[in-house]
Amino acid sequence: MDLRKFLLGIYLISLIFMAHHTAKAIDGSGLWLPESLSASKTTVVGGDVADATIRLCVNELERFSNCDTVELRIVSEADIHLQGYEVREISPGVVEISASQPVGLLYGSYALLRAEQTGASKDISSAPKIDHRILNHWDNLDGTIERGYAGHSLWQWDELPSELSPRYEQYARACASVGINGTVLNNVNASANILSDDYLGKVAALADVFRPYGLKVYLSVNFASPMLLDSLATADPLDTEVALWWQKKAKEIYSLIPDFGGFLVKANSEGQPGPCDYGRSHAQGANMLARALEPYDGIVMWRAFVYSPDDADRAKQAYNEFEPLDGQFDHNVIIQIKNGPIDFQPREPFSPLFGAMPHSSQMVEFQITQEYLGHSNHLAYLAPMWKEFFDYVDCSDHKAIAGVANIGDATNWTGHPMAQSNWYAFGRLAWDPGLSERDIAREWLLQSHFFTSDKAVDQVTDIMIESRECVVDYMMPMGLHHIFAFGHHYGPEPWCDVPGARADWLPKYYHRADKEGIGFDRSASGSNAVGQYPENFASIVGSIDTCPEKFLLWFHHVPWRYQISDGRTLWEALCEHYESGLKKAGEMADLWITSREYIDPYIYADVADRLKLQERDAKWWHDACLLYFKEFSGMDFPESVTPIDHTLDEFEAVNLGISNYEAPSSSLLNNKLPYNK
Ligand code: GCV
Repeated sequence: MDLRKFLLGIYLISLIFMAHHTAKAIDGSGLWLPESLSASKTTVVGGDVADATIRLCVNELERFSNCDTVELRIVSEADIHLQGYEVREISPGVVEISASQPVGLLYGSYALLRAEQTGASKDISSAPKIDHRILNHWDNLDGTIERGYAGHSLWQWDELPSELSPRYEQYARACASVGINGTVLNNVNASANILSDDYLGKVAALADVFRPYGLKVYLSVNFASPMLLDSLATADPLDTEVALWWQKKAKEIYSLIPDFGGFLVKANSEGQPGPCDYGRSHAQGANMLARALEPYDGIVMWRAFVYSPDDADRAKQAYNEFEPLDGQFDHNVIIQIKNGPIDFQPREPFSPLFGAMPHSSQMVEFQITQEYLGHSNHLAYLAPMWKEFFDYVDCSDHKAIAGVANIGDATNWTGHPMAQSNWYAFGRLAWDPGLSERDIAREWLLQSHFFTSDKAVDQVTDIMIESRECVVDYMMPMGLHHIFAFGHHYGPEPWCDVPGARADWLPKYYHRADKEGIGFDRSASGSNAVGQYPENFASIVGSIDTCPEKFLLWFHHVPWRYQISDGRTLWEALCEHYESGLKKAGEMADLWITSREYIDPYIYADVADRLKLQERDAKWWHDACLLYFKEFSGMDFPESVTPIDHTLDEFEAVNLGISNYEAPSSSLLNNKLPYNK
């Protein structure tokens, strides 16, 4: 046989082999949802067996529960909170789930399945601490996703409403399994077209799929929609025609979607239109919309992510604009505030707006998609970050909570397989902010189909718990923030200068490194952003001597030779944090390798590759930032710092971003940097 034919034969056989194995491999599409079939019996007591949600409970339990019998019982509202449930093992193999609403039974059913899969007790009584637990999709109508790193949008707008992808139901099921009960389908940088008749028909079709899962649909709206869709001369919220337009639109929406949740609005922020264009306040704008939705019990989530180009410290601007409006918002308006005062950085102190508007409803917006935490290439389990927020901010009187989704049409939904845990964790913490990040990680690991033995759990839990602090350390330790490359927010660019760009879009505005020191002085003698915080927090972070190390450079401009509490200079401490981030990134990759035998091979290889990339990026951050800041400190690196074999010029020549990220031919990436493995 000639050699070419022989080689072609081998090639074809290996393709068939690979195809066979790929088909069998765990591809992440099943998320954490139960898959192994069993056959339990379900009886429904005091509920309508024909109810679509109860039918779902029966279906889930009969397919996946390993109890002999599950009884579903509807009880009075006086006994169990609307969305809550009680699960009781009344005799061996027989479990009763009680709730006052079908959706409570559904949450109880998922709680039982979770308990079965994780080996937890089957006696559970639970009710959500926050009523509206909402994903925000920044999905555009053309299928792209702003800050999305898991492919394109799940919503196939071209196919809707006639074709319904099976993924819609799987999405709703995943959301319901962790208690998420709302979804904003489109980007806050909203196209007015979402409110056109055509799109509302598509939205209604999605709402129909989601309804049995207790998942309500909300929409982001463009404040200028009356002008953009129907050529009104103005979008002034005090104009009668404008208010009427919104009232009619609300009526139309509710005729199609009777349980529609409401609107999310980004107004007068980053170029979006809003009431301030007409000299009106955020409250006047929000209330006009709220009154249109009021007859149907709809809500308006009005974002406080604003920073007008004035000369105030950007970290102060949302507070400056919103706090004076306290008490002016209607009862069905909720102010949606990002967890930190700037913009989803790897670490921020909480936004001072929380608690500063006692007569207004507030909700927190977290970011699940990793815009500033290595996109879907870096492993960063975010529950520790959200828990840190809850440690400072009491959300017990919050009616809602939002998370910017990390979901796309990727087979595994989230790009990085481990990032599924962040979707899961958001839902679990939204249900109960008191849950521990470690318990949630373990729960997810035990339910995920990635691991072939529970033995992986301890090791991988440790990786997850460490991962966020690791990212903080190699990117922006000690309170540094926003020193990302312009635009894509992936790699480091503390030196970045873009002619014509707003100062507060550039890293130098934030790190303020000079010969004396580094950091943003927000103390009383600086921008006095500390003055916006409650006294018990301000008095601690306001002094350089008592400010926790993790917030030091957020609140203070600190001299390079300043001795922090343990006797090290600031420069030494900064170097050690970068070093520690780099080391931890390496340790995560090593720990993953040692768990190999307990991980599905396909997922193992995928995550191992990403961890290698993360380690490379961590070295990049470490080297670039340390070389850059050394120019200002004028001090040598401590001995513990891993040698850097490149010059600052070399780093400055490459913008570590998406475009050059996967380019194997880049000589700097592949040949010159020693840490490309
Ligand atoms: C949706 C940041 C992001 C933008 C985002 C904006 C917001 O600026 O970079 O992509 O826009 O926040 O939250 O509105």
